[in-house]
Amino acid sequence: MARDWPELFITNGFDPAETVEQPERERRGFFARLRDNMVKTRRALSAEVQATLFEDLDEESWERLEEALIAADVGARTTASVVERLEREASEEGLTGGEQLTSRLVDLLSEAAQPADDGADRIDLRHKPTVILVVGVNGTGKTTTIGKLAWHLRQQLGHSVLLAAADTYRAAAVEQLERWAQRAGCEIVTGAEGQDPGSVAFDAIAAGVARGVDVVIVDTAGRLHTQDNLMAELTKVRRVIGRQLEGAPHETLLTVDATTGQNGLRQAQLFSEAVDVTGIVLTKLDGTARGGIALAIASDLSLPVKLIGTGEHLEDLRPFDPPEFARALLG
Ligand SMILES: Nc1nc2c(ncn2[C@@H]2O[C@H](COP(=O)(O)OP(=O)(O)OP(=O)(O)O)[C@@H](O)[C@H]2O)c(=O)[nH]1
Ligand SMILES: [Mg+2]
Repeated sequence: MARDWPELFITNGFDPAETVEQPERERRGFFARLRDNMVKTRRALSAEVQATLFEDLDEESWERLEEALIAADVGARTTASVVERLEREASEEGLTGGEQLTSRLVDLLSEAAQPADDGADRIDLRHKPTVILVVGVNGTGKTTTIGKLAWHLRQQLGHSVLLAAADTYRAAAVEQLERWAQRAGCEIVTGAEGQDPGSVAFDAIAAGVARGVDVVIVDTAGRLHTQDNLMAELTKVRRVIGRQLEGAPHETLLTVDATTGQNGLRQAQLFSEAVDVTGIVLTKLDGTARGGIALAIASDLSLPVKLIGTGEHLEDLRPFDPPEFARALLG
């Protein structure tokens, strides 16, 4: 399970978990920031948890708790099974007291969000270069996530990164990625406006191989999962990447805007059919009171949530850690 950057990445040669041990102080700082950024969901949820688990429990309390979790977008199925279990444990095992019940609720929610296969939520960086393709609906945070990820790869692992500006629809998209390349301190390969996006990705990977970089991250234009022609174009970009480097892309990340709620599940389905998505990046969790969507997506999809975006700054990207996340929401 990915808890922190060193645990998210699988690397060759050295074990970053040993070399870049994160100080406890820093870890607590990140958690505090996550909590702060998730304030909207936490406020909405904690009022209801206070009003239910900390009062005399009756049928109505459990219903009210269910409603609160569903309102936070935790999802009907996950909510039903988690609340049912909590209720059972409360009566059978004599679990009492608001604090004890809340702590158990945190455990149950984070359990529901664990990936089915151990380690399925990690990112393998053992290929040289590792090619990461980033796809998603317009404005969901692809370019921003790429900038943050590139920065963390350099910062945490000292990896060299090259960005491919394969969103060639708008000149502004290339400029935006150029700014991120500068902030993250990495290289970038761009094409001309309107150039075939596959050819830009193709050239960037060739440059990545020639220059011996560790990771190539390919930005793509946003598109609706329902636009068949644009989804077909994405399939082609992916194919071209594989032609340039066998086995690539090694990772295909789909950005999902947390504020779009349950529609994200549908996006994940259709993008997966087009490009074989390997992980979800859930963005803009800071802007919603329905941050429970992370738990719903993690438990309802067979795809792991690998990263979460909780703001617009470089640091506001984190490996998704269900226990930490559930605690940030409720603890
Ligand atoms: N609050 C918040 N804003 C975010 C987050 N991630 C991205 N954004 C903002 O969302 C907006 C769109 O982000 P982009 O990275 O440009 O999204 P995109 O998917 O590349 O967009 P297109 O290329 O147009 O499809 C920008 O204003 C970002 O600053 C996040 O985690 N939290
Ligand atoms: Mg973009």
